[in-house]
Amino acid sequence: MPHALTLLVSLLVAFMSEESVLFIVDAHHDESGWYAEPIVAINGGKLRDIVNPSDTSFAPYKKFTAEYFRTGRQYQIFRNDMRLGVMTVTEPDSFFACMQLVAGVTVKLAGQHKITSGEPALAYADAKLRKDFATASTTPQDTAQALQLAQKEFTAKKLSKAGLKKLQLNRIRTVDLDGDGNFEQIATFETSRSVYSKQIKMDMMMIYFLTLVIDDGKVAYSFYISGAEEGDEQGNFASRQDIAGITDIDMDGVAEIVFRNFYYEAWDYTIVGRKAGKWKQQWQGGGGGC
Ligand SMILES: [Ca+2]
Ligand SMILES: [Ca+2]
Repeated sequence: MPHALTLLVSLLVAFMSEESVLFIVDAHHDESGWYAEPIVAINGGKLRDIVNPSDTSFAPYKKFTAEYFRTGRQYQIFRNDMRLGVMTVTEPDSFFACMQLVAGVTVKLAGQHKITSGEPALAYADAKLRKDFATASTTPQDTAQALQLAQKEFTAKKLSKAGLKKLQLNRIRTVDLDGDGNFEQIATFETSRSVYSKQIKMDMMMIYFLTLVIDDGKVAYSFYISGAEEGDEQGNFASRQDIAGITDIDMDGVAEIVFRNFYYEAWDYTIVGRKAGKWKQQWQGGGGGC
């Protein structure tokens, strides 16, 4: 092999095999500061858990902290793959009360950018250049269309009229996910209704939750879940999903959507992406719990 080609191949191999980590950077609920939590490890576009769930020792946590949560280590922060600023690790292993891998960080943001509780950002443990994804304000027409699609989905799930009436839009984002100049919407909805449980002889509040990715006025992806707010007889709690961020993890030019799922005293993440023209779940894991 000619020398230049050998070099190119070895550079490509190094680039492809370089492991990275995707973090969420969020503000504490009381807005007292920020923390970073690893979501997923990325290697050659493949996603894997930061810590093997079957490993119950502290060793993988310690190893991770020693490398990625070293005091003073800095990471670029992004939203929609646009650079917002820099975070610096200040409290390397601030385990909260729960089993969770987090670090306290300070955040330095450019311009008018903000990271507030519920409006997190993402960071990577690599310096690869990702292309910004265009965003737009959501118009009243977009919102009306999203609500209409959600009502259709909930009707298909045979939700009662009372539940449908209380349907509310939690969050909506308008982003050009595939960079084709047309905007897509990511929207989350929920509704509830009281259901009588024969087993506990009481009314239970049932939560119905829906996430939609809307492309060209059609539902390209949907996630639906229902469950009792206080847990039903089987102990199933309703989970809620929120948009953690939008980023092109595998750098194929189409953004993946990172969702954060909240359960009863636990949480994890779902990554949804478009593969072979179809939006579907690519990965689920990470997070923590008590
Ligand atoms: Ca688009
Ligand atoms: Ca992608």
